Order: sequence, then C-alpha cells, then structure tokens
Amino acid sequence: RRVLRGFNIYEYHSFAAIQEYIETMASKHPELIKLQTLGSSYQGRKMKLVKISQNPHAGNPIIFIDAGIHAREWVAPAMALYLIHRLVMDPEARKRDLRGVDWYVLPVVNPDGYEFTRSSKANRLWRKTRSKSPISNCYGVDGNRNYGYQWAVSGVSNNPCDMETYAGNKPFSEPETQMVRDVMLSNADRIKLYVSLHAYGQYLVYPWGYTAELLPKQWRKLDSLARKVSLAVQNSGGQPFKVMSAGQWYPAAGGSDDFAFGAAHVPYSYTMELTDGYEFVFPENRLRNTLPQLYEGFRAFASEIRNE
Ligand code: ING
Ligand code: ZN
Repeated sequence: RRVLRGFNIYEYHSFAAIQEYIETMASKHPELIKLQTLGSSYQGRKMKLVKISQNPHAGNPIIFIDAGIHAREWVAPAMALYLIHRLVMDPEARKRDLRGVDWYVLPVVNPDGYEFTRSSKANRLWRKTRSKSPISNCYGVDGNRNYGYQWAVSGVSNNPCDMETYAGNKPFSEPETQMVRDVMLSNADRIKLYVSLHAYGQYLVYPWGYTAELLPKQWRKLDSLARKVSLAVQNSGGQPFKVMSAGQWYPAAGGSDDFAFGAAHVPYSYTMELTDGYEFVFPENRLRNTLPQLYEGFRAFASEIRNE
C-alpha cells in the first residue's frame, strides 16, 4: 500500500526519506501530529520527535517509543514508522488506539550510524554511534550502554575500539542519548510506558538490565503486561515474545530501559527485540507480513496502559 507520494511503508528508507515522510505527515495532519525538534546528532542530523495525540491538552498518559539506537537493526525504525502510519492513516486504529493515550515516537535515535550502515563502502553490521573517540582513533559508542543509570557496572567494554559494547567515556557522552534522556525527564510525570525497539530474537524484556536480580515488587506487573502483548502478537499470526528481565537474558548496564524505569520513574519500561530467524538483516520483503502482526502488540500495550 503506497502512501504519500510513493512512500512505501513496507520498505527500508534513508534517514532523509524518513524525515521527509514525517514532515509530510505532520503538515497533512496538523490536528493529530506535532513535531518537536530535539537537537542534532553528532554529524548534524536533525532529530524530530513525533507526537501523536487527539487532544494534546488532556494530559493523557504518554507511550514513548524509540527505535534505531543500534544502526544495523533496520527493522526497528521500520516498525516505528509503521506505528505512525497506522495511528494516523487507519481510521479504526486512530479511533481505538489514540483514545486516552498520546504516542511519542522517535524513529531513528542513531541516524549517523543508520546512514553508515546504508552506505555501500561502509559496514552493514555497524552498531554504535559515529562520534570520534578523543582518546583513540576509533569511532562510536554503544548508545544502549551510555545511559546514566548504574552506568558501566556490567556487560560493557571500556575500549573505544570495541565494535559492540563500548559504554563511552562517561554517561550520556553522546548527543543522541542526551536527547532521549531529555524527552524522558521532561515528560516524566506523564510517560507510563517506554518501549525501545531493537532487533533481533523476538524478546520482550524489562528492567533491570544491569543485574540479573528481579525487581522485588514490580517485576510481576511488567512480566504480565509483556505476556499480554506477546499473546496479542501471537493471535495475529506473529511469533510470541520470550518474556523475562533483560538481566536474566544477559546483564548489561547503561541501557535506556533501565534509565527510563530507574531515573525517570516510567512504570512500564521495555526493550523489544523484533523478529527471529534472520538476525540483523531482516528481509525487506517480509515487512509487509510482519509489521502488521507486531502492531497488534502495540495495540495491546495501549489498551492496558489506558486502563491503568
Ligand atoms: N540487544 C540489547 C543490547 O543492547 C539489552 C539487549 C537490552 C541489553 C536492555 C541491556 C539492556 O545489547 C540488542 N540486540 O541490541
Ligand atoms: Zn539493539
């Protein structure tokens, strides 16, 4: 299904095309979409938060979704964009899923890395940001080890040349993670649910990530909401999620979900690892089947958050 001048929502797009899609959607639906410019990435790409609401003055609970903190996980930005598409273009979804909740979506947290994985001369499997290390000749920080809650206590590398889990030289060293932090902190009283979209493995995990210890009181609520979401995806023909705490899967500190829960006090905070069976390079021709199945999970999230 083609929307907005030939933009196919079931394809992977450049960051520039994603920005143009968002701008066009916002200008065609000003009653529903407000864009907030958060700042610029390390290389100067403008980051825009997409705020979707039927009544921005109602003070509704906010569902905050981000995607693409890891450059190679292209299915995550594709899902974030599909969310925007459905919430705005599908009259059923608009009526049902925007009732009593506002959606804030940041589709590409790491645009510099994303563009790096798209350029033919570079590395399709790059994960990190693209900032130059001040203490070596290497590039990039793992954005999902850079958040300032229990920073670097487990599951990180201190080596700027590590390709996977370099935590940065301090918490929030990266402009990209600073921007997400500021969205969380400036809306902390209203954000009821935070979901960070990643790939791969079809996991839906909740804090803590920095330790394998379970949250004493809250883990059951986080677990049971995740299982409802998993069931909704399964009922629409998708794969169920493996549900657990992130640290039980593998402990790693400095993740965005730990910061949302621990520092911004977001009561429901998750990392969602989309798709299973294709690792990081999820085939473009499977998006048409997979994104609508996953959407049913977000619909389930919304109906539970609304009734909280
Ligand atoms: N996985 C996540 C990562 O950042 C994760 C898993 C989630 C770790 C939350 C810690 C906290 O390593 C991928 N695929 O990026
Ligand atoms: Zn990831």
